[in-house]
Amino acid sequence: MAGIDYSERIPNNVGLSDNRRLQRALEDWQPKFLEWWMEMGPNGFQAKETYLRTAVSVDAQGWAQFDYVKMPDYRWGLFLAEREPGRTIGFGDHMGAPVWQDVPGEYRGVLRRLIVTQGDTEPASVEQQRHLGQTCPSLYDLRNLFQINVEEGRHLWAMVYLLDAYFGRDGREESEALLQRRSGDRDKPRILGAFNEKTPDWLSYLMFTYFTDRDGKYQLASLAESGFDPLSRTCRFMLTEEAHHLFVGEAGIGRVVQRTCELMRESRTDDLRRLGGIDLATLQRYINFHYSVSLDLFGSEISTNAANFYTMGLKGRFEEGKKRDDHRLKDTTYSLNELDGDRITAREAPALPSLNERLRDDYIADCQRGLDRWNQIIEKHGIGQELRLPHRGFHRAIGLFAEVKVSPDGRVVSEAEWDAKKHEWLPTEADERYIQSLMQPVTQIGRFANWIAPPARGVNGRPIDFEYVRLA
Ligand code: BYC
Repeated sequence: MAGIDYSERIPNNVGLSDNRRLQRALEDWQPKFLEWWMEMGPNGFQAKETYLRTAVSVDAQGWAQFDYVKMPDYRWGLFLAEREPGRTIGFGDHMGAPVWQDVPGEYRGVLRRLIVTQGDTEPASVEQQRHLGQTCPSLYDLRNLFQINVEEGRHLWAMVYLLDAYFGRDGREESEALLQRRSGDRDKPRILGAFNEKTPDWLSYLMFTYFTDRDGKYQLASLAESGFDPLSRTCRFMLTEEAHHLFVGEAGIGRVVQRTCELMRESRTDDLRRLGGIDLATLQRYINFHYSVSLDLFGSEISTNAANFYTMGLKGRFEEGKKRDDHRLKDTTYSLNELDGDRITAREAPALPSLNERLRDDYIADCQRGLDRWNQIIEKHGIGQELRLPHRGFHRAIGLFAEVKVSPDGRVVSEAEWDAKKHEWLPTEADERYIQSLMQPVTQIGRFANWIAPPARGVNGRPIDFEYVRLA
């Protein structure tokens, strides 16, 4: 049951061959996906053999097999976590009822929209990252980038499966549209803000995998609680893939911090640009940017959409099962920020429409853990500085704080102060030019760019000086 059938054109563990209609729909979509992949996927490396992992089963142990694969030959497929016998809906108005194996008719539109929003982010991130291969800091990093890209492609497959299998004709139309929107395109942009930003360099990419992929973790975990069981099972398996993406971000930024500290110690100065390193102030500005655009991805503090998703049993809270309350939330409150002139205060708001903020709170606490680890690296080098998460109101475009300007330390500031200080708070054009100047490809086996330290270990027990991508 857990095994994946690779003898089929579309590898799957969903019994695809028993459902001819669905099989035809997906086999019709498959070449269009490949066309999109060739046009918008990693530029210049499609014919190179890369040491990639592929899912072979969905059990916790041993789901991955590692081998050299050319990316267009990657076996994208449909993998769902095992069905949990007797699973019931864990929250909202239908709490305690058996989970749905089909789409409940009255929630069809809402559910489709959630799946489309989730699905849209997956190809968007591949599009954002498509030129990075040309400037990789090492073969190890190049391989990790491609691993993430093929898995984001698979996550698109996961959402397209749900659309095609459960939403009939309009589901198929949405599946096509997912291949037609383009990140950053004025006329047909991706749905959510952060997925239309550029990922122009490897520092931005590592920040994206730390901060933006982590939004993915929290959104997927909430959808994994869904009463619509196929969505839950799909997201549960996606989360196992997501863990690697988060590792790439956290370890990657940790390696940048490590190298920064080494250069600071050697040179006894903060001015690392002469030495080809990335100073802590620049890192802080990149953190400020990526964290704030990722906070926007959780939506407004008060959202009737979020309340409805929950009441309908479609999208739960992070780790819903561990929450010690009634899982209906009709009579409870949650603490939210409020603006009182230029003061940021708190108030109690009804819990249901505050669910976006609650998820954002879980996310913020998780983000802080990485900062703590990076700060330990700085401390170990005897350097008395710290990286910080800016205030949640800083540089926001969605929700309460979109109306005002907030400094990283959480003061509402005037437009004039914002304009005077924003260069200290957000990456400047000069920062971007400098980071861009560091983006020289390093492709010799076992070598790393000067601005990033090597990882502690290689992939799947392989050494660091392994040929992770065969470029010859
Ligand atoms: N940009 O009621 P509100 C990932 C819209 S990342 C632009 O607060 P709601 C990944 C909103 O659509 C995870 N528009 O919103 C990471 C609504 O529009 P309407 C992706 C935005 O619905 C890295 C209006 O504003 N998954 O997987 O409560 C690599 C009112 O807003 C934005 C999901 O997001 C924005 N940032 O919450 C690869 C999960 N925010 O109704 C992959 C599915 C809001 O006025 N999506 N709007 O037309 C959801 O759960 C919800 O749609 C959201 C928004 C949490 C995103």
